Order: sequence, then C-alpha cells, then structure tokens
Amino acid sequence: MSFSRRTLLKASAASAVLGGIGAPLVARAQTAEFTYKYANNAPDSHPMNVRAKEMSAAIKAETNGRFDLQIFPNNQLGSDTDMLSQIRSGGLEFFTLSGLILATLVPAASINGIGFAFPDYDTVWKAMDGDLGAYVRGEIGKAGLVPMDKIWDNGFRQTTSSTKPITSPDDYKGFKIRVPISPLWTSMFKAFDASPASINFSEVYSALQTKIVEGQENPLALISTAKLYEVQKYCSLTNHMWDGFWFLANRRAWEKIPEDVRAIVAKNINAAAVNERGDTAKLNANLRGELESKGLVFNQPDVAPFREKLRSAGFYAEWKGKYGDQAWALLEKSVGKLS
Ligand code: X2X
Repeated sequence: MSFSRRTLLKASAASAVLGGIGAPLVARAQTAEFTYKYANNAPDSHPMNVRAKEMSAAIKAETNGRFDLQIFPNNQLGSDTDMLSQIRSGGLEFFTLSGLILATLVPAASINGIGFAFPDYDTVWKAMDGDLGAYVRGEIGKAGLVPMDKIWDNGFRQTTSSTKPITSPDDYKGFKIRVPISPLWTSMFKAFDASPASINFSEVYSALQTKIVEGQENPLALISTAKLYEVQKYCSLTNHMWDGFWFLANRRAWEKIPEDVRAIVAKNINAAAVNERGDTAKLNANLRGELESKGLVFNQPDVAPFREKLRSAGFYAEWKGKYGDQAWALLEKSVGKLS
C-alpha cells in the first residue's frame, strides 16, 4: 500500500481526535493539520477583526482545511502585555500589536509614532511599505518574532477627555491622561507637561469610567468600537501621531508551517491588512458626525503650537539620539526635517 505523506498526516490527525469512543466521524473528517491562535486587543466590530474573519475563512478554503486560524479579539487572552509574553513563549502563534508598545522589546518599532511626524496616510503607507517599515521589520526579526510585510492601520490619534477640550498645549498641563505602555508615549506627554499613566487598553474603559484618568487618546475607529464615548465628553482632533499594528508570528510556529501553506497564510494576512487600512481610514474620516450624535463634543485645535512645544522641550532631539542617525534619516526621508 502506498500513502502520500499528506494522507498519512491527515489520517493521524484525524485518529488523534477520534480517540474518544463513539466520536462522530462526519464532524471530525476535516480536522486541520495546523490550528493556530491569533489574538488582539480590538473590539469584535473593529475593521481589524472584521477583515481577520474573512482572512481566516480564505486561508481555510485555500489550504483545503489544512490551516485553521482561530481569532481571539477584544483581549480575550489577556492584555497586550500578557499577549506579548505569550507570543514570545509560543503560547500564542499570532498577535497584532502597536509598534509603539512593541518598542518595550524592539526599541526601533515606535519610530512611526513620533509626534506630528506624518502629515497624511499617503506618507504613512509610502514609509511603512518602503524603507522605514523594512528597517523596523528587520529589527523585529532580530528579537525573534516574524512580522508580516503589511502593517495594519490603527490611525491618527485624537485626544478625548471627561473634563475639558484640549485647545492648546497648555491644556495638557497636569492633564491626567492614559497612555499605552510605551516609553515614547510617556515621554511625549511628559514633554507636554501632562501627567501620563501607563495602562493597557483592556483597562481603559474602566479607568475612564472610574475617573482614575481624565482622558485618553486613540483613533476615532477605536473610540467608537470600544464605546469610549460613553465615558468621555470631549474629543479634540489633535492628530498627534500615526499608529499601526504589526501582525506578528511566533518564529518557531511560523517555521513549522510547510512553505506552500505559509505562502497562502502570508498572502491572505497581507491582503486583509490592505483592506483593513481602507476600512479604518474611512471610519476615521467619517465617524465625527456619529460620535457627535452620541454626545461627544468636538474641536479641532491648530497643531503648530503643539509641535513647537515638543520641539522646545527637546523631544525630537532626545528621540533622534535614541533611534540613532540611520533610523532617523529614514524617517526624515519620508516626512521631511523634524528637528
Ligand atoms: O492601547 C491603545 O490605545 C491602542 C488600542 O490604540 C493600541 O493598541 C495602541
């Protein structure tokens, strides 16, 4: 008798599951060879999870059921801090994380979050799909994680508050603001003389509700899908940084996948990223009216004084020193002179 390797693999995977007496044959006939977990911090309705579901279905179909990608949205597997340690140990196979938070492990990964660096999405995608993104992915690779080529969009970040609108840099003075756990975020809001508190996204709604902090900053797509408007009054369109999510794989888990299957998985993840960028940019551009109808009061401050405040506080000079000349030159090649 001759069996192909694939038939054998399928048969052994099936019999492992069928070990239980009387297990229903029909329901188990399509057991996947690879069942991998993908976890993230975004609500189920965020474009990231909407596109991830499509992507998972496409991967299953194109691999004839060999690869089953299971999605765990909304911090179901823990906070970003927890998920970062799980993906490093291999307890989790895939995870999307803001480059700024990943910077606790890979310092270069926060560079796209430098205050007021990116003027618009065209500049963002040119840089992140070009030299700057390639440089950051190289650094992520050195830390033992595998980043997919296309970064996913979180968006340009806006400031919300339960106490007052932010109309000028002075309004940030002493402002109790939640920031994600990331040296760049803390440094930037300290440069504004604010009082930043590092809190994982999984705790943000309750931190705002119980007034542990007055405000937070996030793109409109997240302010909407995470319902932060329920616990905030003002939304100031500060557009102070662009933030994206790297789609990361645990290296050992990634290398275990046969090359033909890996190509299908990578292709679909990157295609989903591009679709998610479109969805999220549209939401971020169009949500203002909807959020106003839910009670958020909007204002649009002139950002020039904010940028000047960062410059005079030495923020750009400090971070140029931290990233080094090579990385800073790649950033400035994309966005122009910063300091
Ligand atoms: O933690 C946040 O604020 C969030 C959801 O935007 C990130 O993942 C960076």
